[in-house]
Amino acid sequence: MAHSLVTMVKPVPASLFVLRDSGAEMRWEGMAGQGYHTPTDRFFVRNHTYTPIIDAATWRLRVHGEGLRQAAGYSYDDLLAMPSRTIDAAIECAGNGRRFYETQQGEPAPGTPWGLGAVGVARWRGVPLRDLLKASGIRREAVDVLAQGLDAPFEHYGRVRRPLPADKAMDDVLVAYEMNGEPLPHDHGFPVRLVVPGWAGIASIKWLGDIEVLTRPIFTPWNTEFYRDVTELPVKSAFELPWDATLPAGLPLVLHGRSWSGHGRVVRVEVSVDGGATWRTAEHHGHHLVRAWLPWHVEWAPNRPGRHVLMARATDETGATQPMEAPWHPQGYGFGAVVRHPVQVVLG
Ligand SMILES: Nc1nc2c(c(=O)[nH]1)N[C@H]1C(S)=C(S)[C@@H](COP(=O)(O)O)O[C@H]1N2
Ligand SMILES: [Mo]
Repeated sequence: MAHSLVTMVKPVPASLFVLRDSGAEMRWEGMAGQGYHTPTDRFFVRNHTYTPIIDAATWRLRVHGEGLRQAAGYSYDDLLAMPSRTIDAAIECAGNGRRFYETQQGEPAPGTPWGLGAVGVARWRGVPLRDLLKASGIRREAVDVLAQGLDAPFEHYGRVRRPLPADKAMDDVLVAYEMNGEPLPHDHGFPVRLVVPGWAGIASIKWLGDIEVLTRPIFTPWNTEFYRDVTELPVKSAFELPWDATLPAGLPLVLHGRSWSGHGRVVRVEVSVDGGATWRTAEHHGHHLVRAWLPWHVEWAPNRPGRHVLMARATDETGATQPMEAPWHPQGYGFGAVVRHPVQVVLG
């Protein structure tokens, strides 16, 4: 496989992204001073192959399968004409934070060594998947809803495809055609992608071409070999600072960050500026959304020049708190431990 090959069409400047395998990781300092949403120009990209350029005028979405009373086909204009819904939701790669299995826990996990920047929150608009399934008369026997992308086949595994349980498909999944108020960009799934709130990014199939509803469980490489049993991702937190940031001594600083959880709202964030010896509660501001993230800040006036380790630890509404160590995962998914963020304090 080619490495550090640019597989996307949008600019991925080194000031905003780190290229990792066939993807582009957002630099968290790029969120500093931004609003609630991740601007599209800095939203991470994860491609199994490369971004296809699809013509919306000839594109069609096929909805079919034994779990439906009748099959249907939709053009782009058909979808635009249907009642729409708008949601603010995170998309996060299951491998986000994978490199910390190695750097913090001494056990490298195979796969793209993402830091914390394989996550973003956008405002998505589209048609609820439920409406398409109801329009085709979804049957009580429906078990799985298999979404398939139109990007090139991945190695020998075929097209990227992954089933969703029918319950989730009928709940809050969006067939999205808009991101942050604009048509979906090519890299993020133009003309249409799924947005599966709270679930690992792989569920949110880009360049959607086909939806099949099955009455028995279906197995694909994307729910057996890759991302097996990965649905909701654990609580995580990140500072809006460069890795190894240089900060001035002797001045009051405001450290900003965001925390999120696949299980529900984040209700509390604590920050340590002394490597975990003491913790204090961060202040929240702005939105507090269930499938997105919570922005927060703390004040800090470092006096001692030299290396410091910043940590943020969030708790969600289910009571789940970030542990100091993440349980091992052989594919490096779901790293949810507190991340040790190094900074260098210098005399101004
Ligand atoms: N068709 C298709 N859908 C896909 C992928 C892909 O390679 N092809 N990558 C998945 C993965 S692993 C993730 S994390 C998200 C990333 O979405 P983004 O590139 O818009 O950030 O898309 C998912 N949907
Ligand atoms: Mo992913």
